[in-house]
This record gives sequence, C-alpha cells and structure tokens, in this order.
Amino acid sequence: MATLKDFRNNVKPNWCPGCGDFSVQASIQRAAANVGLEPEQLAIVSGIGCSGRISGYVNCYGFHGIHGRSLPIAQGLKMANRELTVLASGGDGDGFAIGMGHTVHAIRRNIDMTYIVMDNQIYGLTKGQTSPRSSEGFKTKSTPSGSIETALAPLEMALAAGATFVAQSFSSNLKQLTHIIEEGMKHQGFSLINVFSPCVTFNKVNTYDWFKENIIDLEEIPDYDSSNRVMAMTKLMETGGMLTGIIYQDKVKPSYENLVPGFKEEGLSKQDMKISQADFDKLVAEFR
Ligand SMILES: Cc1ncc(C[n+]2csc(CCOP(=O)(O)OP(=O)(O)O)c2C)c(N)n1
Ligand code: SF4
Repeated sequence: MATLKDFRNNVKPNWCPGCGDFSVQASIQRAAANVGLEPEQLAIVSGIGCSGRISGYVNCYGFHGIHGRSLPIAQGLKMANRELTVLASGGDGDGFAIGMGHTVHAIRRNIDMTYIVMDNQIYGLTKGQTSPRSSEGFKTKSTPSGSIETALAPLEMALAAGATFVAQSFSSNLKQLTHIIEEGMKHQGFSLINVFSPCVTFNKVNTYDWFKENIIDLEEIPDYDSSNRVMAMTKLMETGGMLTGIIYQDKVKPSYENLVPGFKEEGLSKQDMKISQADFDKLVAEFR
C-alpha cells in the first residue's frame, strides 16, 4: 500500500518560503495515502497561478492547464475514466474570476471530484493584483485607492448553486485540512474545499496572524448540523464566511455519472472500444 512518501516527487516547489500552498501540497499527499490510493489512481489538474504549480509537485498524474480552465479538463478526465480520483486545484483568481462560469456549473453538475481553491485573496503569480476575494478597501497596484468592489462569498455562492460538499480550511491547520481533503475524496459528488492559503509576499493584510484571529471553527458552534443547508448558509453569513470545517454535505444526492444511464464503471482505457464493421456501416448509412 502506498504511503505519503510515494506521493512525493523530486521536483522542488518554487513557491516563496512560507507560502500557504506548501501545506496544501503536504495535505493532498497525506490524504491520498490515508484513503488508500496508489499514485496511478490519482490525477491533479490545475489552472495557472502560483497555486496552479501544485499539479507538478505531487507524484501522480498531473495536468497543468490554462488559466481558469482546470474544471472543464478535470470533469472530462473523470467522465473518461471514473476509476481515477480526480482533484482540480488553483487560486481564487483562477476559480472565482476567469474560471467562475466553470466553477458554478461544475458545482451544480456534481461530477465526483474534489476542487481545492488556494484562496490568498490576491493574484500571486502576476505580482499582487486585487482578486474577487480581496476585501473592500484592499490596496494593490490594480486598486491603488482601495478596492471598491464587494468581495465574493464563494461558499454561499456554492450552496446557492446546489453544492453537495462545501468545506473550508486553513493552511496552518494541517490536521484539519488533511481530514477535509480525505472526506472530499470520499464524497460521492463534487466537493469544494476553499483553503485560506496566505501569500506572504504580496498580501500583507490577510496574513497567518490575521486568519488565526478571524477564523471561527465549526467546533465552536454548538449543535451545528452539516446536513442542514439553511443552517450552513445562515452561519456563513453570520460569520462573514470565516467558518472552517465541513460546512455542508449532502450524502444522499447521486453524483452526475451515477445518473447517466448505461455509463460504465470501468475506465475507458479498460474497455473494448472497437466497433464492428456491421455497426459501423449502419452508423454511416444513417448519414446518407
Ligand atoms: C487567459 C489568461 N489571462 C490572464 C493570465 C495572467 N494570469 C496568470 S495567473 C493570474 C492570476 C493568479 O492569481 P490566482 O489565480 O489567485 O493564483 P495565485 O497565483 O494567487 O496562486 C493571471 C491573471 C493568464 N495566464 N491567462
Ligand atoms: S507570490 Fe504569494 S502565492 Fe505566489 S508563491 Fe509567493 S507567497 Fe505563494
């Protein structure tokens, strides 16, 4: 059985020292080993951004896509081979700005995969512009007088779009993050995991200390019921979206692929895809 070591490769991440993305990488590797995967059973598809590099830093199948497009690729991959455990990942810019259309529809489509957003509330790779997650008043080179736009509330957005698994964690909490990724991998449907993953180089406001002061863990909320969508929405709104933990999970709704009639359990690579001459001729005849 594979261990954590088997999910490590010899590529040295070029993230800045202290970047939150290191912990996300470590948590994915731990979670994959803990749920009993082998490297060849896992695929990570990423977008563009500092966070997007993660697909090259884990020993498994990796696909570094284009900006905002990790989800179409990941969904295609899962539909082509449902035996694979598929992770999509990227930054808040990748998923909530250019890729937002894909994010909303992937959530409501509910294909069985896990989407990890490394949310640093800024564009890191392009050297620090305002993102849809930046707070009002946030000053960067692109908003020198402070952002006048409302920050996106991704988890409320996900609930409204019909998400079946909504969770949030923090890079500093490796234990919780690993557990949530494991649960996301095990969930039968689309799981969204937003991770507060500080950019130590360009975001001097939403720092590790800032998150520590502002995060509210679900364990602090008495009688919280993660199967109650209305409670999830209410608590998120009451806490300004700063909740961490598994905020909502619908364990009943079948995933997309389980609703497709005749969709084969076995990956395409293992199926006999040959078509007989008779069937081929019949098909061609339909277009005459
Ligand atoms: C189509 C397209 N538009 C813009 C860019 C430039 N670009 C690259 S990464 C990025 C944003 C990075 O921010 P985020 O997705 O939050 O990831 P981070 O670097 O913070 O991890 C942008 C705008 C691009 N590569 N492709
Ligand atoms: S610029 Fe920010 S997000 Fe990018 S590697 Fe450095 S700390 Fe991480």
